[in-house]
Amino acid sequence: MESIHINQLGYRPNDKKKAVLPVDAVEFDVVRICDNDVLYSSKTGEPRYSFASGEIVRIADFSELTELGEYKVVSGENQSYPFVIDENPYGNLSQAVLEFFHYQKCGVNLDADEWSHAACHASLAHVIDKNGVKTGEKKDVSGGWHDAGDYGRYIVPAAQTVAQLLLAYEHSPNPDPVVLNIVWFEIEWMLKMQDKKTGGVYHKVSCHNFDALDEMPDDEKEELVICPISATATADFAASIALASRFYAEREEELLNAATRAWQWCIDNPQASNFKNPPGVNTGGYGDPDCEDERFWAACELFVATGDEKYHNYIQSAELSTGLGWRDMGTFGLIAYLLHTGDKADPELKQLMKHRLMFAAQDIYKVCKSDPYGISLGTNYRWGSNMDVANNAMTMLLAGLFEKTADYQAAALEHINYLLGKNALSQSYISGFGSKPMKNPHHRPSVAVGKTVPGMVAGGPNGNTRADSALHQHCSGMPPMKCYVDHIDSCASNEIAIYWNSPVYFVLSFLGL
Ligand code: 9MR
Ligand code: ZN
Repeated sequence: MESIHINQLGYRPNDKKKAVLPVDAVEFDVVRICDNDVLYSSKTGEPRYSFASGEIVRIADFSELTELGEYKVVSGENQSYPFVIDENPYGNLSQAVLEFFHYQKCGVNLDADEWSHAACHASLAHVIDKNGVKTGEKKDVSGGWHDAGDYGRYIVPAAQTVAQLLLAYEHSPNPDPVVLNIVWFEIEWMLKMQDKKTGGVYHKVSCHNFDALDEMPDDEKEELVICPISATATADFAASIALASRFYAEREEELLNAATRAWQWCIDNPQASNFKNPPGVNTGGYGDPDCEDERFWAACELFVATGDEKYHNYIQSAELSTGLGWRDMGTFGLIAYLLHTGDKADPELKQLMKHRLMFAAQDIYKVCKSDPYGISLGTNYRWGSNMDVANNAMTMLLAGLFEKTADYQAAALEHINYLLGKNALSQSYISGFGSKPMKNPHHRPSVAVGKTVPGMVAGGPNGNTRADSALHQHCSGMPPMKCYVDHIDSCASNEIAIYWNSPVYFVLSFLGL
């Protein structure tokens, strides 16, 4: 591993360009690779302690170097991986991050190079109750994306993913209409997960257990079970489907109908409890005892979509909250209200919401400024930390739509730099990109084929090394930023997931990268 950490793809001429070096490196050169010419030399900054990596480091700032070329940073014995300064340093990264969703398709004959397979998980699924007993009802819930390295399909993370991809489309300087086709595939499946009688939405569909890690999707033939309707799944569905109604004009009525019926279920079931896997079901749980934020988000999207005052009344007495990850969805509600209610908005409430969003962004920004790597996790690296990295960048970019007091775009870009190698492990967490890309994801099709699908974002460092034995074996006792192992068995640090790719896609799209 190289001891000078940079973004392994590179930088645009006018981007800030910073490398992280060991503390003994007081001077540095930026060397052009084709002729070994030193194009830039300077001193590094003062020593800084990185709590997350447990090291004292120095920062080399070579933002002044704007000449196009391929380079590495060198200081004595230390060097970085090569990188470019280029108008388009990322090549097809954002396309690959989006293309990933094609590889995750369930229920159709998939034409995808080595990873092609016959239609999987297309049999009727048995509805089960909270005790794991079959109710006798069977449903067609084929379609949608496999959630992650496993083949379960879960509504809660699906809602986050759909929202982030649609917002990526909405906020991109050059929106790619392909996004809408891609997302529609998931929406069609989500619609099948709604109970036509009550409007409630089933939490998930999967087999009872995860299958072997080297099994292709069409080889998983155990029976499919649909777990009970849940409060979070139903509110998330109402929110994301109402959001989607703005993007698919021809389907607006159908989508709004589905979303309002889900909302009505939420109103009729105010006490609905936290989802837990029924006995016998051991796949992803996505349990979340608090469904206030999901309901708040749903009310905001439905108010935007319908203008109906009953949603406004709900919002006016709801608790405001923030978050863009599957447990905490408040920020989606805030920005729907802030950006799309026009003169229907309550100006005071709007002001409150704006403050809430700005506080969240400021908190994130402050942590970035105190972190030598320029990212916002402090020492809190949990399962899917790379989602938190990307979601924090997304929060800053959204806040930047309303306030210009901080350089949120530069701070967000540091988060992308981190994901592409500017971290204590010099690890690019995106498969197929960078000199040291993630290569061995906990992703069944990649393991089965023996070749890794490109454009996938790894979960990333997880300070709770007890979460899986591969992680524990390699990283026990290490500082949080280093608790990562590029091993197929590490589901807690090296799985991939639809809702880890989606915020990365948002940030890349927003920044026009
Ligand atoms: O992303 C989820 C993470 O926040 C939880 O800590 C973890 C353990 O419950 O589960 C993660 O989600 C996994 C899901 O349960 C099943 N599919 C793979 C997901 C990513 O690892
Ligand atoms: Zn499938």
